[in-house]
Amino acid sequence: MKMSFQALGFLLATLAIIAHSQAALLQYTFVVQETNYTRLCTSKNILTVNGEFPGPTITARRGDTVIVDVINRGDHNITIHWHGIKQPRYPWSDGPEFVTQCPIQPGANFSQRVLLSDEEGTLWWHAHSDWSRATIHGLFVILPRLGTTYPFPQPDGEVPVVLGEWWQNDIQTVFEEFMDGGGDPANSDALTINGQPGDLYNCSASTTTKINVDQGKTYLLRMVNAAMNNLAFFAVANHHLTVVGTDGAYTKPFNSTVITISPGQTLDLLLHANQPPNHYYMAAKLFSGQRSAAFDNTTTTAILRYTGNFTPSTSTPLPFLPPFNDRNASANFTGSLRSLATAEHPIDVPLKIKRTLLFTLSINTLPCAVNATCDGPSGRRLSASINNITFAMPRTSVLGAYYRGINNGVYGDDFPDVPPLRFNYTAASGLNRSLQTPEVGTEVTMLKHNETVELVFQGTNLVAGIDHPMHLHGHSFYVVGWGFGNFKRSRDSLNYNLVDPPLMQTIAVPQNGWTAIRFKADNPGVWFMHCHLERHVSWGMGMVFIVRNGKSADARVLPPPPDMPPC
Ligand SMILES: *[C@@H]1O[C@H](CO)[C@@H](O)[C@H](O)[C@H]1NC(C)=O
Ligand SMILES: *[C@@H]1O[C@H](CO)[C@@H](O)[C@H](O)[C@H]1NC(C)=O
Ligand SMILES: *[C@@H]1O[C@H](CO)[C@@H](O)[C@H](O)[C@H]1NC(C)=O
Ligand SMILES: *[C@@H]1O[C@H](CO)[C@@H](O)[C@H](O)[C@H]1NC(C)=O
Ligand SMILES: *[C@@H]1O[C@H](CO)[C@@H](O)[C@H](O)[C@H]1NC(C)=O
Ligand SMILES: *[C@@H]1O[C@H](CO)[C@@H](O)[C@H](O)[C@H]1NC(C)=O
Ligand SMILES: *[C@@H]1O[C@H](CO)[C@@H](O)[C@H](O)[C@H]1NC(C)=O
Ligand SMILES: *[C@@H]1O[C@H](CO)[C@@H](O)[C@H](O)[C@H]1NC(C)=O
Ligand SMILES: *[C@@H]1O[C@H](CO)[C@@H](O)[C@H](O)[C@H]1NC(C)=O
Ligand SMILES: *[C@@H]1O[C@H](CO)[C@@H](O)[C@H](O)[C@H]1NC(C)=O
Ligand SMILES: *[C@@H]1O[C@H](CO)[C@@H](O)[C@H](O)[C@H]1NC(C)=O
Ligand SMILES: *[C@@H]1O[C@H](CO)[C@@H](O)[C@H](O)[C@H]1NC(C)=O
Ligand SMILES: [Cu+2]
Repeated sequence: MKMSFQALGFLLATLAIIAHSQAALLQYTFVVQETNYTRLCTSKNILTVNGEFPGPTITARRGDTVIVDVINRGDHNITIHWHGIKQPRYPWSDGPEFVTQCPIQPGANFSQRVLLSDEEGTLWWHAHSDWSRATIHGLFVILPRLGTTYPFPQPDGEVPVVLGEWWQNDIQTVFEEFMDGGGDPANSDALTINGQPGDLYNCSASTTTKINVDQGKTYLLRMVNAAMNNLAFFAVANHHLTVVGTDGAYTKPFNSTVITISPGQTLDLLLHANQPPNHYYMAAKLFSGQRSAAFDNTTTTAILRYTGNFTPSTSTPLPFLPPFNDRNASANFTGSLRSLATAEHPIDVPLKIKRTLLFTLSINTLPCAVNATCDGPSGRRLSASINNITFAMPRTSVLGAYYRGINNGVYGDDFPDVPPLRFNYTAASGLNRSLQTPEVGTEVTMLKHNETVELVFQGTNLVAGIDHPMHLHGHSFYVVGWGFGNFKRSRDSLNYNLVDPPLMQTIAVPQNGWTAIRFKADNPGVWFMHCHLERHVSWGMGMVFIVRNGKSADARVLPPPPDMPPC
């Protein structure tokens, strides 16, 4: 086997890290390919990894290193992101297209090194280029280190619950029509649990996902919302769920009959099979606080089947799910998350803040092309922004430009710390056209190494207020506060939870409300931050943090691998 010096140095560095701890080096191969799938009475080709939808589950232990050889045998550009995995000093494998890498082109391959550190619980991976993640995603399970256990009784079994959104039309076509038209995207035709819509949809009864449980046992549901464009409600008939983790960190256990989960978020849930033997539905539907916007209001189901000899009731019980616009139910669930915060799983909330940021999250409109009419409000094109800047995706990677010190106008470092204009962000009316038009640019925020940051997201009611699940790459953050209306520091910072705030990477900022997060910029590199609603990030609701190198050698970005995909 021939190997370049750079590659060899790389392998040795990895082996040195592995030898140091009891962590393992694991290897996976992901072949991206077109695969024929039949759903809702129709057959078509979809892009998959290894022919599977959802894709293969990666299972590792805390602190392991996973090498995934991604081979693109599909017919279009792709990148893969390891959602929630911080990749200490190694943004090269993070995945967001044109932020940390150029795409893996058809016929090409890229060996991605996934560096686990303090993540433990359920995370996931997904495509991070155009809308391919609709079918290119899967779970990333991180077990406790060998010799340690869960901070709750060992469950009798583990069950994946991957929520998805399915379009009958080709997803690439849906994406292109949406971008060309300038309006909202076509609604999905079904929601799915583990790839199956369930028996409330046509032609789907025989393939409904079935989960067998023994009475008296407890199961760990490893759940991700891989849907594209909305938060979701989820419940199991006649059973409550005990929340024990979110986003790869443990939480204080609490019981809830209904779960709210935003796209990008994961949950670890215990299901106690303590009901009379029967068949019970588990079900999910989308949550949308927006009154007018159309969305897929169908319900996906799976069936929880108790084992043993019994005759199931003639009608399978369906769980209660809140009305589609019940923002109280949504905020109540998310607001109930607390870090476990024990000696074994300590937390480290930044108390002294060096950098204070306030970012508005807005839906905007831009003029349509000359002589054309767009499908957005008043014939304009829908857009989205953070602090009034619509993120323009460069055609080469920001990380590459930064690392080589050859910017050439790829990005600017003028992202504003505060909104350029103060107005009544959540006003019910009067937010007129002159406020709605954003600037377009590729601006980053530079952070010093180990700078402690407080970032308040402020939702606005420009065009339409809606929840925004904000996702930060390369870091976890503590969610220290949230509320409806406009954030007011003198009042709201007094109510922060600095004792046991949840540690997350994706947090739904409530509709016409705000959310405050804190983190330490201890991971040098280039890190995307964006709304995880796919239509919003496509409209430009994203920005980039660049965390500078620290002084010591072990506080600098590691060198790139030899096989970085070129542009
Ligand atoms: C997929 O498979 C079905 C059934 O085998 C076949 O009828 C259909 O033509 C195939 N579709 C594509 C796009 O290859
Ligand atoms: C990956 O790409 C390299 C460079 O083009 C090529 O030499 C190698 O054969 C490819 N590997 C696979 C498994 O396709
Ligand atoms: C099922 O098929 C019927 C007849 O084609 C159609 O009217 C109905 O909307 C379909 N229902 C769902 C849930 O797709
Ligand atoms: C949560 O549910 C479990 C199992 O049903 C039960 O043992 C526990 O007491 C409940 N906890 C609370 C706080 O209600
Ligand atoms: C879903 O939306 C359609 C179209 O707006 C409406 O006709 C239908 O009643 C809604 N269904 C449910 C279950 O809310
Ligand atoms: C939501 O909560 C607010 C404040 O507690 C209350 O005024 C409002 O009626 C609630 N809305 C719904 C739909 O329950
Ligand atoms: C959620 O609702 C319950 C029951 O109404 C209430 O006791 C609790 O305080 C609420 N939690 C939050 C975070 O709003
Ligand atoms: C727009 O339409 C006007 C009037 O028909 C025409 O003069 C002009 O050339 C058009 N501009 C473009 C860019 O097509
Ligand atoms: C801002 O708008 C909200 C919602 O319409 C309104 O209740 C509030 O009074 C406004 N605040 C100011 C300072 O005008
Ligand atoms: C955004 O910037 C544009 C261009 O400078 C300006 O016209 C608009 O009022 C700004 N809107 C907000 C909400 O800051
Ligand atoms: C930066 O922060 C990390 C994590 O909190 C800590 O381990 C490290 O010692 C800090 N480095 C410096 C130079 O302060
Ligand atoms: C695929 O990526 C390459 C490199 O960035 C780019 O030149 C090409 O235009 C992309 N193809 C498509 C269809 O976007
Ligand atoms: Cu959003």
